[in-house]
Amino acid sequence: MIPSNNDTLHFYFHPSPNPMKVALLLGELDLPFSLHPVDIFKGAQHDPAFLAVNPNGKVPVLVDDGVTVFDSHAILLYLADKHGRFLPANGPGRAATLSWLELVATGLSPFSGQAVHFLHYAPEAIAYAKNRYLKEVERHYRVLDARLAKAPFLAGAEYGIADMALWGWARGAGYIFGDAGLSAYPNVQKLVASISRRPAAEKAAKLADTLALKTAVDDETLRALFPQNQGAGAAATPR
Ligand SMILES: N[C@@H](CCC(=O)N[C@@H](CS)C(=O)NCC(=O)O)C(=O)O
Repeated sequence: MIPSNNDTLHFYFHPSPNPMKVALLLGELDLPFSLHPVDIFKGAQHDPAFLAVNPNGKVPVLVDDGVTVFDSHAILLYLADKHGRFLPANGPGRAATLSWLELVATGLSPFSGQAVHFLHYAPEAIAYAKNRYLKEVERHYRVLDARLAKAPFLAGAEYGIADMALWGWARGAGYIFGDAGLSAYPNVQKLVASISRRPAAEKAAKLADTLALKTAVDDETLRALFPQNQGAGAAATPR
């Protein structure tokens, strides 16, 4: 599946939070790319051809002139370094960007993913898990909100890849917080709204409209996204 036409950027995409971070940066850098939709609701992430591109079987993936980069934050760092934009080359701005980027990579993103899982998709309602992940998502948003009370952007004065990473998940926070959305976190809410008004964000949000991807959550979707729940003994297997 690694394209033979390797003189351009190839972006493996699904309009879900982690790929959206990369879609935003590609737009901000005004880079042309070939879009390769991966229909994760149909299980395309498990195709051997896609696993040859990303052995972890997840989107996003970028192939740049034959060089493969997978995992959203690796791609943000790769592109920002390569183009010398949205990530200071050194000094306190770089330290701040890396710190907030990692907080979103290892904190907000996975806790949000697990909150969505236990609130919406888990085969049984587990109050402990719902509470654990919801509270950790709330705690991360409080940390982010306090930071944004002191600075316009996560890294300080300049918009950068840490803000783009936050946007990927925070634009869909209603899926976790319901109608309240980000209202308990007004500084995050303001930044996310201002990013959403940027042309690059509008372009990223429209990518999905060009694709006919599956949106229904049926048995096939649940098998594709949570294969560990399938088969004999799945319920007894620790997750
Ligand atoms: N750490 C990875 C996580 C990627 C990830 O979980 N991607 C989701 C979409 S947001 C996916 O591909 N899900 C399909 C699956 O888990 O089978 C990143 O930041 O890129």
